[in-house]
Amino acid sequence: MGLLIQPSTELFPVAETSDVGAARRAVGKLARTLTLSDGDVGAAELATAELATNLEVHAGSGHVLVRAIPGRRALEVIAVDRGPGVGGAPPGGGGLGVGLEAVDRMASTFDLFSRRAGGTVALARFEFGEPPPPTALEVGGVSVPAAPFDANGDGWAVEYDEAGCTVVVVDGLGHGPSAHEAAQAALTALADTGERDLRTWLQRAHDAMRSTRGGVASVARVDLVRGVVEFAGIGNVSGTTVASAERRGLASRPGLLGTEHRVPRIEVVEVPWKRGSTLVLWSDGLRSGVRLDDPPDLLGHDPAVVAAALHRDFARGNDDATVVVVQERGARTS
Ligand SMILES: [Mn+2]
Repeated sequence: MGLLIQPSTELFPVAETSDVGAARRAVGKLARTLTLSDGDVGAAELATAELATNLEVHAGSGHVLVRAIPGRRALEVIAVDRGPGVGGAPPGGGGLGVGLEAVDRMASTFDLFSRRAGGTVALARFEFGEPPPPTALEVGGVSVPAAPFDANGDGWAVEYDEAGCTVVVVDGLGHGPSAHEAAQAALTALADTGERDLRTWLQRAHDAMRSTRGGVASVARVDLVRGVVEFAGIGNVSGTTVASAERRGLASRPGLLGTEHRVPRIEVVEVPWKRGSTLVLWSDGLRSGVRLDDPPDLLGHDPAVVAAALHRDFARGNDDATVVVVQERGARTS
């Protein structure tokens, strides 16, 4: 599939009934670019309206995250709130309420993470047509530009290979259109290289960003065959693995890409990857102190749900914010 450069996540705040329409219309517009079926478009719109209405009615307010998933005809809608939480019954268990049960039926994937007093994250993923064969690793992410910009100064991408995948997160200096240009220059330069050496990834990003204002980046490769995660970073895109409640920070080198003639010194670190491990990368649009063990059952959820919850709980709100989560399919642990 090559490098899959991920689109920016659209965030729609929902505080009153009239906000529901904006999220529904955005999903309808996106769905129409992915499928010709009026029925599929209608289902995605209806599910979005239901999720957004739920935010307003049950939580008072929240936001809806929307993105297309590259490499397949699919989109994701995630409703996020800090409300009182939903019943606690599993989907189909009768305690969800009619609205969420309908969303569960309409979506290809539905996942709900809800805590009493801690808020709710509800994911509905829609596949239009036959999805590609499942990859051994599941990757979810949220990347939201700082208001008031539409252009996202952060960017991220995934490349799957026969042994796992490589994930890169780039943060262009500052925010707005020039930061966006820097981040996209780096990602575009990484497309179709087939490269496995993480030093080369960062070297290419550096070279590509020299004609821009520059930025920072981290890249991580999960290799299921060797049972390791390799990581290399320049600047403050953070990385961590969690396995059986054991957390290991992945060390970046200080510096900037694209601003000096020479690339800063790159070091590749390697930590073990076990079945049930989680890898998380995040940009400095999240404040320090990101916690992955609280709530304790968060990591048992879809990677997109994990990313949306971490974004909700840790985004500073004044910078582009990106969280990417990698887990092994069928091996999620709580
Ligand atoms: Mn930043």
